[in-house]
Amino acid sequence: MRRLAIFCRVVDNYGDAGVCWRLARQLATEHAARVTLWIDLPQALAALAPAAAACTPADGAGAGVTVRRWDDAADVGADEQVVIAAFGCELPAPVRRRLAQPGAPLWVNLEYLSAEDWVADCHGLPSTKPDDGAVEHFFYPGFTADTGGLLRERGLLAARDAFLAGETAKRWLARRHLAADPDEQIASLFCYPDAPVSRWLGLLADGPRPWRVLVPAGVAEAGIADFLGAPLAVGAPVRRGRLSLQRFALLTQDDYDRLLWCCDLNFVRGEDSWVRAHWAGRPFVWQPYPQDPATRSAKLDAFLTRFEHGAGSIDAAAAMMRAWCCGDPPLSRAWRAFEAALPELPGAFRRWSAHLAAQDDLGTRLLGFCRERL
Ligand code: TRH
Repeated sequence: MRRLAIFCRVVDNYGDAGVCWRLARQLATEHAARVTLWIDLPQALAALAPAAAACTPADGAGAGVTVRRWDDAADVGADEQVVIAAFGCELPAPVRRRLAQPGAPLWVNLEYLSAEDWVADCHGLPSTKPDDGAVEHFFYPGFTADTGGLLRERGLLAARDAFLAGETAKRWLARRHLAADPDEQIASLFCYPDAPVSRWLGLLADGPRPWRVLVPAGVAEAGIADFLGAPLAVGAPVRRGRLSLQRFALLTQDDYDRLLWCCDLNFVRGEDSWVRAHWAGRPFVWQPYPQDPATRSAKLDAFLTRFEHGAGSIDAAAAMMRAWCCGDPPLSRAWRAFEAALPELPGAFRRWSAHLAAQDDLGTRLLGFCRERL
């Protein structure tokens, strides 16, 4: 596959830009594709992927990716083979018109990640538009061989293991002023505003073991202010009982990976940080994107069912995720059991990560999917 265009609208947060950049970079660097990433808010990439700034048309498409600002007049060239609409975004009118013409590029709708059963049934389905006959193809990421898979760069797990093998990880944390005391366990905390952060921090402050909790700028602001009685700025840690709480400036995606690799426990959310927590192979607690409670809980349960099937008994982790996301069981009981089980849990998370890593990654499956249809 030589030429692809990815269209990304930033709806909220970091995930839309984060997923699209990660995919664009991987298709270019690992599959030698020429990728144009059309994004309506290129500045959303500034913190996560500073390298994207060097990929503007003026700079000559660094690393095989050209980043262009989406506007309503945006159009793709006649030699574009595939147009990817990320998360079902509505394409600019000139592109949409082109998709109905003879010899049109393949139109792929890259959908949201979910572990639910229906994903495999919908993955790959075409939808012919009645007004002009253009055909949209649905590509669903997922956890099984009959879905679109998960984004994972080649060599990622080997890079993780090399990073953790020697003193590199320790030095990396120290350089960023994130090194914990020797007796502290480290947790990263990336969650939505409705997570029960204040109550959880209270449990840590009064808990049996010392924890260092690292929180990105802009995350859990209300929960932390409620717990501390004041906002927490980026900088030195604040101590309460057995807890040290520290805020860090948003990391690049590659550095965020390294942080996940270093932590004993990662709280992640949405889509991309969740997938990266899998590749860290460390215990994690996932909070699905905020939706109505029944939908959110169904998404979590679908994931937990797959996870348990692939990794063996994960009762304490499952209960903690349900408490964190949905308030049932009560957080205090779930956390105490989870914390006590933590020394035993890395094996299950590692097995699950290895099970998923044995499958083809999303980029490879996506290109195969396009080749079959072109
Ligand atoms: O930011 P999110 O909540 O994004 C969400 C989800 O993708 C959701 O499904 C979607 O509907 C919504 O966006 C619009 O969480 P997510 O998916 O984990 O994306 C976070 C991105 O930010 C991911 O690429 C990792 C990156 N990141 C960094 O690069 N550095 C950091 O320090 C942190 C905390 C995150």
